[in-house]
Amino acid sequence: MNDPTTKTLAELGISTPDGVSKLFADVCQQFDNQNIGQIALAGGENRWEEQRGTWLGRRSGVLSLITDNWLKPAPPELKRVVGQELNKLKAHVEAMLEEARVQIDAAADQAATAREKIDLSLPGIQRPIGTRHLVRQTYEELFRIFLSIGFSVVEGPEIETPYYNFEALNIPEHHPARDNMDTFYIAGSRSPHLLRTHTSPMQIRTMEKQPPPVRIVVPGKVYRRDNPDATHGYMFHQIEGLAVDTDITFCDFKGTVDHFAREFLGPKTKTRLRPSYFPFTEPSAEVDASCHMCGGSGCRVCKQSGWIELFGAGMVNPAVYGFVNYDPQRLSGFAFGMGVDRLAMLKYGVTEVPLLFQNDVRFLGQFP
Ligand code: 2NL
Repeated sequence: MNDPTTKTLAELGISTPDGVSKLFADVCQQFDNQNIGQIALAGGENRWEEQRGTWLGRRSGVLSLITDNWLKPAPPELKRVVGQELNKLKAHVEAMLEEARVQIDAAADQAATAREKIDLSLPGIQRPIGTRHLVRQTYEELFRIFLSIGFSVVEGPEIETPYYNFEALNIPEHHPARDNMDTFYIAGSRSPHLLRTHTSPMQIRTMEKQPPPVRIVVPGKVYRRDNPDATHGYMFHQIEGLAVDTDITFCDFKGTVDHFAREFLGPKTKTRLRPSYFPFTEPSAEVDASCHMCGGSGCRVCKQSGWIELFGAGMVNPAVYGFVNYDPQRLSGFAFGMGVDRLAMLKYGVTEVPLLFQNDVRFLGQFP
């Protein structure tokens, strides 16, 4: 290799101060030719470190080599000039490296400033604000109504036992509602389980646990085997209500129904009861409301009848009290079960059940 820093001055044939100065001038020229500032700016921190190592590295940096090979073995008459030249070169290299370092930092600062610059004259980013789902909105409306007249909200499991879903509700073993055509049974569980077909099981559980009076509503998803169409799915949202006390009459039932209908559909709403049948209520009724669209004169929504079916209800069948150790001689009460999806569709004019569950924002966004 032809690198002069690996040789001594004697080996290089230099014996005069001028020769030494010339030699250092060459090295300095070499250093300047590298244009440290340029390299460092283009290559950043890593290239700067590399250059610093090449020139100032403790073991094999150019300046160390010069110290070892030129200065230390220099003859006494040249020591002084080699020392001076070496100090000059070192000061120059250090100064240039420092200058490059400052440039790198400044460039990095500038880049960061550009990156973080906020143009306050640009229009803001519009973040779409979500809405609560129509079914959730309807639930909240129902909670508001029932909480305001003294009901509490209770929730329970979606997987139930036949006892809580059927037996305790006076639906005996061979009742058609239990047919596996109507109910989802859970396969493979050691004891039989099913997806609840109504939220009544939680009302049974509540009565088992607490003495009367009871005034609760139970919201939640319920499941029934069905062929999905515009008005049915295999799941729907229900809210059931139950009021049991020592002196609850059919008038309390009718008054509560009236109050609910006026709160939910408007103060002009009338109600009527049609005889119906549920194993867990006696007597049972379908509650109709005067049509909120036409006020009862007949329109497309109420199919010209003036009435719209709201939900099923009735006085609690005394047989149910037997299952929860309530005294049927002393107690009475009423219960109801509403399809929340159905109520939402009625109130907001939605005609297709699938729309509620496809989560298409073009639909959901219509109910802010
Ligand atoms: C409907 C009708 C109804 C009930 C649910 C009930 C619960 C207990 C005792 C008595 Cl613990 N009744 N619930 C009563 C009448 C009707 O649901 O068509 N639901 C969608």
